[in-house]
Amino acid sequence: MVENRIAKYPFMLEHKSMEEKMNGNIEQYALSLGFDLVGFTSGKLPQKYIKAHEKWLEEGYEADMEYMKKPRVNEAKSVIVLGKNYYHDQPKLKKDNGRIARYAYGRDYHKVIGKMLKKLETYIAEADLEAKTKSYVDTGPVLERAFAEQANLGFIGKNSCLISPEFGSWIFLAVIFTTLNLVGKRHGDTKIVSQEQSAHAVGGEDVSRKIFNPRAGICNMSCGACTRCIDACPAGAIIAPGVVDARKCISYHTIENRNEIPPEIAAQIYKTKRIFGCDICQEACPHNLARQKPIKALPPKIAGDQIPITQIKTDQEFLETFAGSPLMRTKRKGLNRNFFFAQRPKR
Ligand code: B12
Ligand code: SF4
Ligand code: SF4
Repeated sequence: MVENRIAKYPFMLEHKSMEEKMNGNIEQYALSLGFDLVGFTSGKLPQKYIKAHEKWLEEGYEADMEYMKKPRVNEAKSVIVLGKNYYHDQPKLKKDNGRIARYAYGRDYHKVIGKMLKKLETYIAEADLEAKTKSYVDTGPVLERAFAEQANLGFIGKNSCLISPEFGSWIFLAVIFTTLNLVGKRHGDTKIVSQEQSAHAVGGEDVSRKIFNPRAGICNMSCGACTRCIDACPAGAIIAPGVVDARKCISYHTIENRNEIPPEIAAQIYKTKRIFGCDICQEACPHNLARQKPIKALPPKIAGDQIPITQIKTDQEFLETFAGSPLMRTKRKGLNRNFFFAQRPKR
């Protein structure tokens, strides 16, 4: 039994701090499970993120997403931050079809990544019987982007997305809180310069060409003077750098809103044909244009990239078409409502 564990977790034989070795093993195992990015950071977040979140709630930018008001989860020695690329090129939109955001192409990522997280937690529990873990993938009021920036996975851009040097912002994030003391940031000591720190350091439109070079210890990734995402957002939802007002966001209304769609959003759904989620502020980003890498194999298609905007008549038909996909969240009623506005802007 003990021999088996040593064979599986060779660092147990070493004198070097077990936790120090452990983060290398966790990283390797996470990559083998299909994660693309792994980082480690402290469970404590600086006040700037906490304050930004509090202000966001004070202003009512969370719209009806009540779960965002639950107490923040922010108590653990360390946090393992994971990223998974989901970028793929989307074929041109056909007439009478509506656009599905890229993240929703196949099976719901909460399920897919949830399973991967469980495996990683089991690995940790077997390696250190004392270790406690708790994982999240979009499943709680955890500031995942803030932890990802702190773990040096990338920087938070003006569209509020976490932009990585490897894949741009086309990554899902997930976190595991743990009682283990895991050390070492991704990319060694290379600091990814955030928009806030380098607002004046990198100017102009050439932000995408600022090369990431971990060996030289530099990564001048930042937004600089660029405002393309803010200018491209058809709904004016990016109300300040890094701040999205969900009440104005097409993504919120087409996925999360269970009630009436305001007329100005209805008009935007009609214009953009975004019937589930919205990628416009990511498509505009020069970092993405320079860095996006299609995933090696597309997951099995459920909703795909576009679907006909034709009312779905029965729950049975809805279930047969979308079972397992993120589109289940809107239910038939919500999706039909989105279709309705994609066909005409007003009720
Ligand atoms: C609520 C939510 C939404 C809401 C609100 C989005 C928002 N920007 O707040 C809606 C429904 C609109 C939404 C849309 C989308 N979402 Co969403 N969403 C979330 C969720 C559950 C919480 C986000 C949150 O806490 N918002 C509150 C604000 C305050 O926090 P924040 O956006 O992280 O902003 C931080 C920084 O910007 C910074 N900050 C903000 N202002 C300022 C100001 C200053 C001065 C400073 C210093 C810092 C600072 O601090 C904030 C707090 O840490 C997360 C999962 C999670 N638990 O984290 C997913 C998450 C952010 N969403 C995700 C995705 C993929 C999307 C969409 C792309 C989906 C789509 N295609 O339609 C869009 C993108 C829209 C956009 N530009 O953000 C991914 C993002 C991955 C990434 N690379 O960033 C996440 C992490 C889910 C996941 N696990 O992968 N989402
Ligand atoms: S997801 Fe769409 S509507 Fe929301 S902020 Fe980005 S571009 Fe604007
Ligand atoms: S489009 Fe420009 S401003 Fe927006 S996140 Fe990308 S680099 Fe930053």
